[in-house]
Amino acid sequence: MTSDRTYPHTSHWGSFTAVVRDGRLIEARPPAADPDPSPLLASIPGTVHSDLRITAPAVRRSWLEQGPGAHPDRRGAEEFVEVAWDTALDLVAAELDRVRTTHGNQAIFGGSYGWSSAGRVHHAKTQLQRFLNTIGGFTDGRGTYSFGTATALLPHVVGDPAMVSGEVTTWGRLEGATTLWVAFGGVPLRTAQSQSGGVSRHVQCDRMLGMSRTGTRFVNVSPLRDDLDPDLDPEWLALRANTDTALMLGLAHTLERDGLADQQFLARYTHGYATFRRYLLGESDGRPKDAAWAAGICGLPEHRIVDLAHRMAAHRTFITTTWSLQRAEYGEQPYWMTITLAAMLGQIGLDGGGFSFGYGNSATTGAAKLPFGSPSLPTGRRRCDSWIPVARISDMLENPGSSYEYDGQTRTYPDIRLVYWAGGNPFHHHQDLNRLSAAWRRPETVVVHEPWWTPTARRADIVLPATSTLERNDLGASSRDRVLVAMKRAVEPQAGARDDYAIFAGLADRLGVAGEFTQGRDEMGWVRFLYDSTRERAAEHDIRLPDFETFWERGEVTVEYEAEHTLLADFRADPVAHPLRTPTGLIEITSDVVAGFGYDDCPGHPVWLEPREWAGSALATTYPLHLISNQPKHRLHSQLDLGEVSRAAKVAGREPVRLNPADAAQRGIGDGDLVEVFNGRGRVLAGAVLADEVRAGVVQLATGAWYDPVDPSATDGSPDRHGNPNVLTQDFGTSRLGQGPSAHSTLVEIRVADHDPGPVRVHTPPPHQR
Ligand SMILES: Nc1nc2c(c(=O)[nH]1)N[C@H]1C(S)=C(S)[C@@H](COP(=O)(O)OP(=O)(O)OC[C@H]3O[C@@H](n4cnc5c(=O)[nH]c(N)nc54)[C@H](O)[C@@H]3O)O[C@H]1N2
Ligand SMILES: Nc1nc2c(c(=O)[nH]1)N[C@H]1C(S)=C(S)[C@@H](COP(=O)(O)OP(=O)(O)OC[C@H]3O[C@@H](n4cnc5c(=O)[nH]c(N)nc54)[C@H](O)[C@@H]3O)O[C@H]1N2
Ligand SMILES: [Mo]
Repeated sequence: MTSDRTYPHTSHWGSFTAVVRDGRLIEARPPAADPDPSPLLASIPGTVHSDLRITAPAVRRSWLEQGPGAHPDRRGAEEFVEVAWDTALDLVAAELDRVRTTHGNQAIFGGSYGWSSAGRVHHAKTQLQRFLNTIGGFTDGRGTYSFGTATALLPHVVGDPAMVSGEVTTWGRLEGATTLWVAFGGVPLRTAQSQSGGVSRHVQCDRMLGMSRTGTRFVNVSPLRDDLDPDLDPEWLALRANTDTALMLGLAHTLERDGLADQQFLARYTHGYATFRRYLLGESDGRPKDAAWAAGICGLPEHRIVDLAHRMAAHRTFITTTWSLQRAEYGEQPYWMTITLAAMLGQIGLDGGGFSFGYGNSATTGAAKLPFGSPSLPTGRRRCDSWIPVARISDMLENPGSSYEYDGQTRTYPDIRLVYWAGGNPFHHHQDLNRLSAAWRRPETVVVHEPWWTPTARRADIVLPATSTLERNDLGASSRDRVLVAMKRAVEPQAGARDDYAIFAGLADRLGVAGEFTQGRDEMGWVRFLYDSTRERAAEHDIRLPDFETFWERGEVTVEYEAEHTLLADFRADPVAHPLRTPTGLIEITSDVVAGFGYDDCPGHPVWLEPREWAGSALATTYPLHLISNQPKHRLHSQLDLGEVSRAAKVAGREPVRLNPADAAQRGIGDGDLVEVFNGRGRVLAGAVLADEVRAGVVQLATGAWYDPVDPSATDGSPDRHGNPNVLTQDFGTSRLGQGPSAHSTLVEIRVADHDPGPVRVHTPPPHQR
């Protein structure tokens, strides 16, 4: 009789106990103390032991036989040949050496954007960048898909990019204070399942219900009703997608017209309101941005806009805006306008009032950051000052040497010869995948580390099988969670997989930098090093953590630290003693710096700009539906798409696409039908779900279904069998300022599929020769 063994562990979906029987993970059991654990944990065992695990290093046949640059058009379509680990490492080391010697290190693209896995030692992207720095550097991708636009904008407006990444007014300062919470993009429980690096308690549901019970009213401003928990009984303002800036201008105009703008706050704490006001009132362009004007754009009745403005002025109002709003064309504007609107209400810096970004977008938003910073592996000194804004990858691959604008700078794209990816899935995350497929043919070599045969692994020349977290020891932590987790190896490395760290150590050895890369530490040496350095930093803040042996033996430690924070409270108390890091030290409603860039796509104060693609554009006569490609409820991006929770959610064997019953009826679409969603950039198959929760004129297709084109070598946009929305999304920077992704500005049409190209194939391994 065998008995089950258990191990402490964590994941982006939360902490769990790994239950192992006969060498196999049979359950990821959430901690009893987590009030709302993520159902996604159920997908972990099946994925660890999946037949989609890559079982040996493999090389694309043409590349193996003819060398770098051979038939790049066959990437994703040609068979792989398995090789021994030593052979694979020799090939990768020699190719890295060839490229850096012939073309320079900036010809290596190591941006490798992606979430990788939880566990701070084995974080694949960090490991890759640490390794590439030891061999002379690489071209990096700067910023994030998540909130890169805001990271570029916020320094100009409030002096601090961290206000998009968790620097918020915390729960304890909202509870009992906020009476009206106006949520642009909602506060989804769906996205609050996840936290990069791990989370021990999912508290959002309870805290919001608590606020609701004590009298907070919630307003969900979104094309989707379920962006706010229905148990909160929220009011739903179902605006047209991408029109929030116009709505906010209509609210602002009403405040100004009805004498409700807090002129004292504006005078003392902000810069440039007068210039903005001329625009708001139409004095600078002849067009007052009143509620009637806003109604014509956002599709809400004028009286509801006026009423909301009046209520916002009468209440202690908290305004939140989700990250999604800045993943749209001109995504800088709703962020700038959120801050402007909050400034006009004059409640910034007061408990329960003002604004915050990103509530609902991560499991720990609303908790105060630990004072000592969470453990992270040092990436070493950058040896090569070459980078692009992260979402401009296709532009870079297509246009080496050409120039582009970014945040006031004119920059030049490097000439990339080798792409190296570990811990990300660009054929999940990037926009306009048909364009990326063509651009992906430009480099001479593509190397990918992956545990699974993802769409990106399939499009590599050399693919190296990586372990999953369950197969190694690590330290789990994130900066707003109170628990550090001893992530213990629970199962043996599956098939032929190696840790990313071991792979890079093997390459470092071949390239003569083993000592610099490993610092003489093995896996447990690094786990101990990260824990001990965290413990030392904690001690500087009088927070005592046990020694490493005790921590490892116990399986976790809880950091005793409580703090609450009201965003900009210091600044409000004394703007002279606590100035913002903006040129004026004030909130810049007009930025002379941004105005000085001369960008018509992001002028000196917030404005309404019509996206290329939205319900009001000319293209809407051909493609009348606005596509919301939001984050999936049933997985994390593309991770766990092969898991049981994601598979159970498929409709007609495809990713579900939700649409309003009226739009479906017009097109003869029934619930459960196999449909085709299409536009000028591509076509995907999906399974129709009729839903009143979706505003008319909008369709919702979550990200992350593994890209599965019928003909992966076609250049004319072969249909994707599975329903990856990035086949359809547009690939333009948000503006010259932010250059973020514009995924949420996409128009499509939908019809019943007249042809079924057969079942999804991407959930079986690609052809490879043993
Ligand atoms: N249309 C549209 N597109 C979007 C978005 C959107 O809203 N709409 N959102 C964007 C956003 S915000 C983001 S953050 C991105 C997310 O994009 P990504 O972060 O690229 O997506 P993931 O699926 O998390 O990719 C992580 C990959 O790492 C692999 N991995 C996990 N553990 C390990 C490991 O230990 N070693 C190695 N080598 N690999 C490992 C996983 O198998 C997976 O393939 O998508 C973006 N794309
Ligand atoms: N389960 C799960 N959780 C996740 C992730 C995941 O993949 N799965 N990904 C994580 C990551 S990397 C990130 S960055 C965060 C992202 O967090 P968010 O950026 O908030 O995520 P989204 O789901 O893209 O967007 C939230 C909602 O915004 C609404 N929205 C879209 N466009 C508009 C608009 O123009 N106006 C208004 N008012 N609303 C709009 C959509 O209805 C959408 O449901 O989530 C994280 N959490
Ligand atoms: Mo993200």
